Amino acid sequence: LAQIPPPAPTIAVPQTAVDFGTIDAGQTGQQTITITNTGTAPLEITGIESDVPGLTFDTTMFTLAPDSSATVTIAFPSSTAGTFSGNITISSNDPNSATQTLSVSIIVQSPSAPAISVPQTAVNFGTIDVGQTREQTITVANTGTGPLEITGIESDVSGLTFEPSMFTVEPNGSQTVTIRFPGSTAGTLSGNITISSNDPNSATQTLSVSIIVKVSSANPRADFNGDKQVNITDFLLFVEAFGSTNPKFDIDGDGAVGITDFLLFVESFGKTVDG
Ligand SMILES: [Ca+2]
Ligand SMILES: [Ca+2]
Repeated sequence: LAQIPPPAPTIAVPQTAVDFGTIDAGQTGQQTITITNTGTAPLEITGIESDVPGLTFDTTMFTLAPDSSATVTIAFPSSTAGTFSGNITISSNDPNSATQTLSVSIIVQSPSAPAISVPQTAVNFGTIDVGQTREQTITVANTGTGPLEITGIESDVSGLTFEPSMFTVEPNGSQTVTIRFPGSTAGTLSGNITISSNDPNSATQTLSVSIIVKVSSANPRADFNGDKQVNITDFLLFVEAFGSTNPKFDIDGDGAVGITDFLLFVESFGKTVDG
């Protein structure tokens, strides 16, 4: 005589693991599990819990009629980076399987962020002559894990130009910036160069900058009468000596007073001999 079994609930959870994969620190990871009652009597879910601290379930106690299912949402609000693993235990009135265990794993990584690195803290142009353009370079590196956006490079020293001044540096990459200064007027200039970026910890980097621009001095050899000025008086003396071999007027020392000496003389014309 076949015996009719008494009605009983049967829990069915298709998965054996809940894998959150990798989430950024500060974000909340979310996964779902579906629980089905494949039995013939109401299935009472009496508890869902985990040994992974912080894991939450949107519902932990409910009843499922035969042939019905419910989805449970599991959330993990991460705060610090790390690897988290453990189990989720579902308790029920299933007479054959009172607890169901699923493994759970979560990797929380630090959110990607750029990190600006500029090795030098100062840019020194040294001394340049009026009218002379001098270039210096700086290297901007990204030691972070996200793209570094340089949003501007500027200085309170007027005349400085930066090429390029807006660019992106990929992680582990670097960019050389050429700083150009046209020495238009004499003087001592100092100030700062400010580099703006999306580095969350160091949005601006400041470098000091200094430049001395001086009036260029005359070649002492072009000051034929020794009065520290290279002017018309020297020119008239030079004209007299032109074509001779007078060593006093042979500025380039090639043995003759010629056109090359004249060109050297012109370079110093109007200038003062240093000292
Ligand atoms: Ca002179
Ligand atoms: Ca000569």
